[in-house]
Amino acid sequence: MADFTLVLGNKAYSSWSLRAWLVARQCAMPFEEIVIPLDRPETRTEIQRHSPAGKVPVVLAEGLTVWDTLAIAEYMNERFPAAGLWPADPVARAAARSIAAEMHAGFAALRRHLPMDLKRPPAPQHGAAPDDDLDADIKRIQEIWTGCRARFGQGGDYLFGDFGAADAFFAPVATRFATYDVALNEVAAAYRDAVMSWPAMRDWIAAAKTEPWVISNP
Ligand SMILES: N[C@@H](CCC(=O)N[C@@H](CS)C(=O)NCC(=O)O)C(=O)O
Repeated sequence: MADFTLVLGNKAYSSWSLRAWLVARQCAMPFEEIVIPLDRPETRTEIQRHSPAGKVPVVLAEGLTVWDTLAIAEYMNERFPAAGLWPADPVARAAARSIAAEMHAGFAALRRHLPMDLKRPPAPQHGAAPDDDLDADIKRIQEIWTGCRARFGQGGDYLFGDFGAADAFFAPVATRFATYDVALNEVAAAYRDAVMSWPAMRDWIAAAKTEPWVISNP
């Protein structure tokens, strides 16, 4: 087994796995992947072979199991400080951690109504009933993105300039907005496109499209 192994859900659907994988790619070290298809009778048992918490992603390294995306991001940041996962400036870093935590803990309506599905051809959700909670989530995410781009994003195309952990946390949201053709303001749309064209993101999406497993989504 490699020094670092990432246990992931299938790439088309596992939004949490995408976050951890982008963080790992940012650290520019070789790692092995174990992909466990979600939503199957054996999924839970397969995941529990690697982590008692029964969720992916999981990092196996240094004789340790690290689970939960926030814990993985912090562990990788400590092990690979040169990767710049969090902004160097303490104020920007606090903002980056705040929005990553907000993403980690919230946006239930977005997760429920617009599940990540990298196999679905981009199109609006036909016949979807208006949903105030979903609209509020989309509004709040645009507020976060435009606020960070304006205050911290001058050095590049991402929330804090260069691509970092905060972008990894919002990357599945960018795919959802693209997949379900969600109308965005100009700054948010440009940021969504920047995330979708990040090289590691392209690699993940290409791999997702070749996976054999299919889960039906709305
Ligand atoms: N808070 C966890 C959430 C992880 C999570 O919900 N993972 C989903 C896949 S995206 C999972 O493992 N589902 C498998 C199951 O519930 O059986 C994290 O940040 O890693």
